This record gives sequence, C-alpha cells and structure tokens, in this order.
Amino acid sequence: MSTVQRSLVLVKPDGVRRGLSGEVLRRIEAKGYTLAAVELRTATPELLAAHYAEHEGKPFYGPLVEFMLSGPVLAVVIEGERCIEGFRSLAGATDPTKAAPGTIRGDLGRDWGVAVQQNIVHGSDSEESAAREIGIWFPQLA
Ligand code: IDP
Repeated sequence: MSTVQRSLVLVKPDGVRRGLSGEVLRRIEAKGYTLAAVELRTATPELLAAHYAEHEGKPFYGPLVEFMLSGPVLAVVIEGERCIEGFRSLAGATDPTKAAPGTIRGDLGRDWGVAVQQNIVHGSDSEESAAREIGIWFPQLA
C-alpha cells in the first residue's frame, strides 16, 4: 500500500554557515526522496514560536530560537514513501555526539559547548507535525 508522505526538513543556521546545505540535499536525493520545495529563508521570531511551540518553556527554548535566528536556514519539503521516518534515520539522534556514524548528525555534527545542540538539520517527527510545519514554512503547499 502506498504511503507517500511529505516532510519538512530544515538545514539549520550551523549547517548553512558550514556549507553543508548541498551535502544534506545530496543525502536526501541519494536516498531516493524527491525535493518538492527548497528555499533559503531567514526565520522570524513568530515563525519559530509556531514551529517550536511544543518546546516553549524548556530550558533550551530561548537559546534554540536565538540560534535559529542567527543566520539563514534552508527550508526543504521532501517527498517519498515513509520519508518522515526515513529522514529521521538519515538525520540521526538529536545529540550529535551520540548520533551514529553514517547519519548526517553523526558524520558532520559535534558538541560545540554551547547551550543548544547545534545539530545541522531538523526533520518532522510525525505526519501531524509534517502537515503543521509545512503549513508554517510553505503555506502555499499546505
Ligand atoms: P529533534 O530535532 O531531534 O526532533 P527535538 O527534541 O524536537 O529534537 O528538539 C528540537 C531541537 O532543540 C533539537 O534539534 C536541538 O537543536 C535542540 N535541543 C533539544 N533538546 C536539547 C537539549 O537537551 N539541550 C540543548 N538543545 C536541545
């Protein structure tokens, strides 16, 4: 049975700054997912408040928003069978020190000794999150 999904991927400001946007897109395409939208964007506090609503009140929330505003992000919508779970596998664990080698965070990320985990990418974690996040970043696609 077909379960084609869309997922919202962000190359976070650390990834864009380090010139890893192309490498992330390469891994997405090499996996066989297609790109439905790609756009270099500068986030706003309003957009991030919506995107990270579930984390409001957590100790890392302030540093997370500040970090996400520190430079442009590459906003991407990917498409493919079970691509939500598939991209989470490509990304690896949230903490780049613990992320397995072979994953984006495991191969390319590390701890920088700052308050927020700068872990290169974001990927939606469920169909519900994907629909909500695509609506926030690409309302024209929702
Ligand atoms: P995810 O990006 O792997 O889905 P989430 O739990 O949704 O992880 O957290 C959102 C982002 O917040 C993470 O990607 C990371 O940048 C940051 N973050 C999450 N947990 C922590 C933490 O315990 N300390 C510092 N930063 C964190």
